[in-house]
Amino acid sequence: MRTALITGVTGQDGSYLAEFLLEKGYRVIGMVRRTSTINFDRIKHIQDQLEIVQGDLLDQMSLIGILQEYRPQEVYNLAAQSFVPTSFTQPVLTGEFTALGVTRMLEAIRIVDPKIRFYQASSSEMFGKVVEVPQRETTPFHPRSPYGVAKVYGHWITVNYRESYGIFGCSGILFNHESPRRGLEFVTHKITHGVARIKLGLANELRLGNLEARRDWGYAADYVRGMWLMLQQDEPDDYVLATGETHSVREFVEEAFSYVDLDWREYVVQDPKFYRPAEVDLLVGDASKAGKRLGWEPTVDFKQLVRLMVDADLAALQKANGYPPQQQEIQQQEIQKQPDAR
Ligand code: NDP
Ligand code: GDR
Repeated sequence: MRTALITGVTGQDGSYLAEFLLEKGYRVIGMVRRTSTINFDRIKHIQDQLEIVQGDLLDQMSLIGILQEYRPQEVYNLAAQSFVPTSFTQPVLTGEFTALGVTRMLEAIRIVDPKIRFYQASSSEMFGKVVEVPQRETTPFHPRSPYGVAKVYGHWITVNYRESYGIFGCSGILFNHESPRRGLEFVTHKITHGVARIKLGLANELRLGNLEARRDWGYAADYVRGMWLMLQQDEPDDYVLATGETHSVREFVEEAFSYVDLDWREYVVQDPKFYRPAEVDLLVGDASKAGKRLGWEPTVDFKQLVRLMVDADLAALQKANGYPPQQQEIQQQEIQKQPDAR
């Protein structure tokens, strides 16, 4: 039985990757940081099959200790401060964790067992300013946020440990990938959740930032398969994973609202609060290397993705709010109108 360690197992990708590896028969160790409140929502359905261990990419000794204790053959480094706007307000922490954290894990591997295969979660945010489209493995980086800059460091330190110490380190340059497990602050889930709330009478507007930014959006479950494939090759290498299609935030909004027969113009408010100090205007990836060498292809297209996320949000909100939710919301509004309502 092979053993894999996943950092960031409580995140979107970590949860899908853990499911995928368990199905393949792996012993899966999930590293979580210590928090005062447990945050296992995305992994609670597989928690009894996982081994959870506390560790932190900020703490070198915890990483060495985990590798010594569990002896994984594969390490997937998915933990990061992954929200771009937060990287502008917390640039130093983002660098400590998203950049230097990668070096700490690579050092732990070098010290404990240099034969461990290592996956680094690199990002299309590294491309940033448009230099070439579609973006591929050879496209120069010009990151546009402290997050993007930190990921460029993580990318190059992985390449460096491969070249310096022969470590089997792969960097997956993944374009945006989404799912019903996506954090609610990211634009796709913010939109589908907002649409579902409006459809169910729980909200009457959706506030967004820049609608013109274009992204290459895929489905997260497809992308974790690509991560695993990278570590099964004879030689380590870097790969772009993307759909090759680009859509604007506006197109995502239109598709999500029209799917539930609503006109987005009646509900969407553009709010400068959600604009970024520097924006990445256009991302579209060329995943032909991954197609050719790994046999990797995405299975979910843009429309399917939007619809599956709207459907999941509608179902979750209906369950959480009872049925019919509109009725419950109306009752709450009536209660709030009472003079003694707080
Ligand atoms: P999430 O934000 O959903 O998950 C991030 C994980 O990292 C969580 O388990 C979280 O733990 C942990 N984490 C976040 N901040 C910290 C911190 N300061 N200290 C310790 N742990 C922390 O990200 P995704 O699953 O979407 O992405 C996985 C990786 O892939 C990330 O590295 C991301 O940058 C990268 N990536 C993602 C893409 C995408 O489109 N999703 C595309 C390209 C790269 P906790 O639950 O405790 O917060
Ligand atoms: P991104 O994802 O920055 O591409 O990073 P996000 O969904 O946050 O933004 C995508 C685009 O939408 C625009 N936008 C808004 N974004 C948010 N979050 N909220 C809004 O209200 C809003 N309105 C418009 C943004 O300006 C941006 O152009 C994600 C993360 O998962 C990273 O960790 C990962 O590396 C990259 O994808 C690839």
